[in-house]
Amino acid sequence: MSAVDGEFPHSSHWGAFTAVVENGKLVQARPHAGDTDPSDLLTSIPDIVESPLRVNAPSVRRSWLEHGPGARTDLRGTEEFVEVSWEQALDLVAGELERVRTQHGNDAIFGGSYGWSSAGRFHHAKTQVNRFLNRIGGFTDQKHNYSFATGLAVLPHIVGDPAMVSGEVTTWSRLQGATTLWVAFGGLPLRTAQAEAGGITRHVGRDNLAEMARTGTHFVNVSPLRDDIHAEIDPEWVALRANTDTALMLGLAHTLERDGLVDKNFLNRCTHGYETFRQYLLGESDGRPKTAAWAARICDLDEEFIVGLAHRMADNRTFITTTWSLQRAEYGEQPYWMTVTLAAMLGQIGLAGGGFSFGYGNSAGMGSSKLPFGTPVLPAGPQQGDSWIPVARHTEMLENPGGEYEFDGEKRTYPHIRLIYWAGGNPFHHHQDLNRLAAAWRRPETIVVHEPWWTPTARRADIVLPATTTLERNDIGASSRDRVLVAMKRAVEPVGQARDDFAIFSALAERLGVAAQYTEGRTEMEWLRFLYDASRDKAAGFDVQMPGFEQFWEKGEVAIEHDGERTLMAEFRQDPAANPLRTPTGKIEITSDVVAGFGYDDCPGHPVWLEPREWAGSPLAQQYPLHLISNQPRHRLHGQLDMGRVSRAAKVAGREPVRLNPEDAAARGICDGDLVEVFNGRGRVLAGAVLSDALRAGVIQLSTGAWHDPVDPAAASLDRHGNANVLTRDVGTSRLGQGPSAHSTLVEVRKATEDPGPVAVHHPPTIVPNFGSAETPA
Ligand SMILES: Nc1nc2c(c(=O)[nH]1)N[C@H]1C(S)=C(S)[C@@H](COP(=O)(O)OP(=O)(O)OC[C@H]3O[C@@H](n4cnc5c(=O)[nH]c(N)nc54)[C@H](O)[C@@H]3O)O[C@H]1N2
Ligand SMILES: Nc1nc2c(c(=O)[nH]1)N[C@H]1C(S)=C(S)[C@@H](COP(=O)(O)OP(=O)(O)OC[C@H]3O[C@@H](n4cnc5c(=O)[nH]c(N)nc54)[C@H](O)[C@@H]3O)O[C@H]1N2
Ligand SMILES: [Mo]
Repeated sequence: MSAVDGEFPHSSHWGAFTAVVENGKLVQARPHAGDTDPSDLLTSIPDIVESPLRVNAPSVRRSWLEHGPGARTDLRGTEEFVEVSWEQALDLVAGELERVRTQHGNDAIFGGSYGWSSAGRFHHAKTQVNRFLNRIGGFTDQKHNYSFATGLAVLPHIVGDPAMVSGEVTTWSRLQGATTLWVAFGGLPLRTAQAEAGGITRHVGRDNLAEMARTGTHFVNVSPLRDDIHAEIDPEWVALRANTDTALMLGLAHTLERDGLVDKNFLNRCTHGYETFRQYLLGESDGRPKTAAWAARICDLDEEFIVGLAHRMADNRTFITTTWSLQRAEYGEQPYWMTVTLAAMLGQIGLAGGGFSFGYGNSAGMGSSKLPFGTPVLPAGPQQGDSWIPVARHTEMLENPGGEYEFDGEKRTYPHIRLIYWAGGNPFHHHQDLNRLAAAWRRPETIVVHEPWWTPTARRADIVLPATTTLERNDIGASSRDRVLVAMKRAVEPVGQARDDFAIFSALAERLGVAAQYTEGRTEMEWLRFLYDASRDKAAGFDVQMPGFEQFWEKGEVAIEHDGERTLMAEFRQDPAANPLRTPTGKIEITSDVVAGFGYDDCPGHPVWLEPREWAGSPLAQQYPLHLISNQPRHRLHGQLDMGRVSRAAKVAGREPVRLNPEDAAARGICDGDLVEVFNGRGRVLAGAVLSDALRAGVIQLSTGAWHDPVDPAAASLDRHGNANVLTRDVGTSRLGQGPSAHSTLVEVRKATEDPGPVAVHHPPTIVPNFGSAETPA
């Protein structure tokens, strides 16, 4: 079926939209009619569908093509690509998978393929590659995610449920009219609330916050960045030093203890191990009371302010939220554990408007109730074998095959990886310390990447297979926190020779003898119907009626009628014995005997203040005095859309903008708009200076996602574009969580002394076209 001009319902991680097609081209992505606060990121979509950066045809790095696996891996990222036919490319990939799994075993294939992929739930590339690799006997997977790996690891010990980091929060409706004080560690950024994995038809964050402000909620933004809460709701700004939130929470807790403001009844009924923690808090176990004065010195705040805030929190119906970003720092377990502890001491957990939640503001749907049944999703499993690493231990695994490490009470061993397979993620966006990753990426014999675009990761592959974008195929957009399923209809023809990931894996499965297992005999549309029907059946179990697939597809969307209000832990609070948490004691574990039993000094048995190795108070700050906040970009999603108009318009001096406080800038002779170099012992990047008093002095902000653009990809060289992950440190949060810890990074800034010319990564790499292989796409 060929696409025709017209308007097509569609969706993206930035929101649902109507694809307007004229003369076979996407000309507009018009926001969903029901969205009162759509994201302007939608305007970047037409720029990227047909773009010179699209991968045109299957492409193989020259040395790999001529000499096979392992040839000149040092040339990855610099050598030219040769276009080949689909037949040849598929034969090469199938042959290589077969070679590696028979000679080295399936564990030698690294196929976790972490990444957000696209919104459609069937063509979701990460799920497709995992599903395919499970059909050929398995692969080495990645456990947890970059977003909140540490929360997923530590929360089961504290509250018995990893889901509390993302899905299970108190809903807006239970805060409205109840919360009088909202203390938000890391803020409530509308910047990050633009995105929702799987798409969203209504961005409700701004309206809900406005309504709460109007009806008497006072907001406190605890963050080095003033604009982590938008000015319209008149937040109070607590500009603490980065990475010191646990110390502040301890200072607040100490004040509650000292001034008799602790809810002892709640602690007795609902928690375990407060006394051990209390001895630490009061300094009885380590000789160091965590007083407000102690905290004030660490956080660079006033002692009186901390005392006053503690009293306000006790006097009000107080809701405490902590962003996902806070656990993306060294010892990121601690602010999470301490959030729960502080809320427990206040005794308002389980009451409307009180207690704690994680992730508010961090994606569009947080605070909207989760559907009790699953929205359509492609099953990746059943999982074959048990080879995996904690998600962000990727470089370490490649550097250290057979090496031992610890994780959440287990001793584990890194597998020996021969082949990396990535579809739907961008490790040269998401991973820390990219120069170290680049060196480690020379080790595997073969790297296969499916991508629509020549991303920094695609450029470092041996075999690149061109994937379609969502606009070129049919799918279903869905998020369990939205109330509308969207029929994402194919709007344009595949660009170049691009094929859907499903089509690519079907062809590989055919070659490897597992076609029936992989496709289960279904075509694209048969899969959509199958996944929709499965969700519809589950919905019926909750008395929610959804129309049949035909009606859904014809209409372009289906609204799901379901109201679910929730106050986190309300049932538990009411009757902890009848509704125990899934912790060993059934209660909130302020001290965990299990965690204490692991014997980790980097994550002991109760929350503690541990100094990160990189923060304003560490010795390294003499050399690199600025704390780098590499937060999520306002103008794109990770590396996606960097070449779209919104991201391009935000560049300064042709580079990614870096914000710094005017005081820090003046001390370095830096003016607004200057080309600057941000550097530390791990790397150097160019960026465009933006002076702003919205940052506390001593902190700089360089958001993630500028496509990595090293002057010499073969060496640890200057990045022309401003990719923050050239600078970030790659170390696990602790032996417990082993999560990424990007937010604990020190840097220095100076005016740039060299300018190696404009950013090159927004142009395709060198490609030798294959004029003989002009085939029509499948
Ligand atoms: N310093 C620092 N680093 C961070 C973070 C931080 O806060 N600071 N945050 C981390 C977090 S929370 C996350 S989630 C990660 C995000 O990291 P990623 O999820 O890896 O980033 P994306 O850019 O979304 O990568 C998705 C890739 O999939 C490709 N893609 C899209 N559609 C398709 C398709 O249909 N088929 C195929 N084959 N490919 C497709 C896109 O082009 C894109 O390159 O970054 C992490 N990195
Ligand atoms: N536009 C856009 N939206 C996105 C994304 C995107 O790439 N673009 N990514 C999505 C993804 S995958 C995720 S996981 C979420 C992430 O959501 P978050 O993890 O919350 O996002 P970040 O932007 O990393 O961090 C939020 C804020 O935390 C503050 N912060 C950092 N360190 C500290 C600290 O030590 N103390 C305090 N108090 N504050 C600190 C920073 O000032 C930062 O602006 O966002 C999602 N939303
Ligand atoms: Mo994330």
